[in-house]
Amino acid sequence: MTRGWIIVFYAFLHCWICRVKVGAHYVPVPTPPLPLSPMPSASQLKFQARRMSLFIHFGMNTFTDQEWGDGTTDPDEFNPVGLDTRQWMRVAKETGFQLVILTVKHHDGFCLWQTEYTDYSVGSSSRWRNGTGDVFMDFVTAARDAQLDVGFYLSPWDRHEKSYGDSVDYNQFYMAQLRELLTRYGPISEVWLDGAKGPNAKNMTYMFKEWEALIHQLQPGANIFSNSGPDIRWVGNENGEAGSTCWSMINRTKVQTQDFTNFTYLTTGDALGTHWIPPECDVSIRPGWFWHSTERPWPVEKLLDIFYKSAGRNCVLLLNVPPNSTGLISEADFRVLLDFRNALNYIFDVNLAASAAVSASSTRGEGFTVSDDQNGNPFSPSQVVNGNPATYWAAEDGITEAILRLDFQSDVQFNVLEIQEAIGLGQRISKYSVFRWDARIGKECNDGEWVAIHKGTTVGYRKLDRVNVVRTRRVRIVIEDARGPPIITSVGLYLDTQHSYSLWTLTNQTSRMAPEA
Ligand code: FUL
Repeated sequence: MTRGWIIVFYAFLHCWICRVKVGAHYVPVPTPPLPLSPMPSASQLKFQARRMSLFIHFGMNTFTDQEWGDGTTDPDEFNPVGLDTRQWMRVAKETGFQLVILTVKHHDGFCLWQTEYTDYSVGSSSRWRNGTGDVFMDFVTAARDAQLDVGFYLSPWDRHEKSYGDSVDYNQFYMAQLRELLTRYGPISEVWLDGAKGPNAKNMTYMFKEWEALIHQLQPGANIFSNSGPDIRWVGNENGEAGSTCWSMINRTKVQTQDFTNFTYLTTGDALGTHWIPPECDVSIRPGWFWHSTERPWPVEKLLDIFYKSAGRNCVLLLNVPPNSTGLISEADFRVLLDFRNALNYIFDVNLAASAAVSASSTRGEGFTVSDDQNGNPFSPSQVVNGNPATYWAAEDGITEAILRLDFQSDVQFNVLEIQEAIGLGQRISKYSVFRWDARIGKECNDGEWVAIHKGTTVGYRKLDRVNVVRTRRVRIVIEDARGPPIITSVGLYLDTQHSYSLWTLTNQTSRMAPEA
């Protein structure tokens, strides 16, 4: 070969490898669909992908058997002799959490860190580490070592602080505390601005706008939780229950931060909402938020039910597990959490839909021949069962009704349906039904009928629907209405045998539930 021919050969080879224009074989790859506003930020996507976070209520109330302290208890009462935040993180890690949020100040005003703005803090507890302890520092250090993200709850309502009620002085005090917490402890992932305020509390204006700006200025990666966001909204109840219709959007002007009247709006969100503010479901593993020697954690069945109604309805579950007065998460809570984690793994580890051949009534990019045929259309229906959250099936532009069909080689048996939208491009689906194929015995293979097994409304990040046990060879998801062309990243079918599982757990658990010392 002459030198010239070698150059030409390599140039063609290079073009072919790079999949750029090679004469007539060049065909453009279909572009991704347009997003539908409002869209989530990077930190909101991260928040949603964690699915569950751990809430830790710990403070003076842990020692006084109270839920709402009045801010007059002597700081010396705070004395967690065996405080071990590493044990908290071991529990969090082993039971599958990635973010832990600590109540650094509850309504009683007692601060768990070394603050310079009040003497009502761990710094004044002469019994605990001679006033040198810093629970938040221990918490953050242990979390970082365990590679867990951290957040804090700083109650705006403060029953100890004298300036509470004075809008200038108290806002200065509150923002000074925020500044300490946001600058001394490294990256903070979530700041929890609780909305509770007792009926007799002094009237005052919280400078929410300025608080938000300060938090985002000092910790750009932090999500701010409050009744109305700006990043995460309260779900409107403390039972761990989102609406079966649950939009990630609300219209912020319809919910004032201190407005407690429009609970349903927070629970369901708003299809026409102008702001992306997904809900978080805060709920406790025990009847109270704080530890009480007389209370026990809920059984695993209840936790699973909460999981389906929160994490299974486009929400993040924020599960509170309160450490005891020794400063440890109780054995009973750890056991239930372990059973809960095992049950979730048991149910969701095997996605039966993974073996399905998937087809759709409409597919973006159909008709395109992608330059490398082996990669196929990036928006093909099979993307919903490939286990990759970065890929999705998309319907064509202008389509708001579509069918996804799953065909199996042999019967599959399931009782949990899972659908996930690619929410990075906005939340879309507003009405859908799921059908199973009922084949008529002894007739042609195609003879049979579609039988509805579920009807739903919104989907969002992750929708889980529990149905009666189904045995079938075909499943059809009919999207009946959507705000724009449907985009689905994942479809799952699971068999939740937790009924027998939980009976097993209950029998084994009773022996472990000895009263706490
Ligand atoms: C409420 C508070 O009053 C409770 O004590 C608890 O902290 C809960 C998470 O928020 O508003």
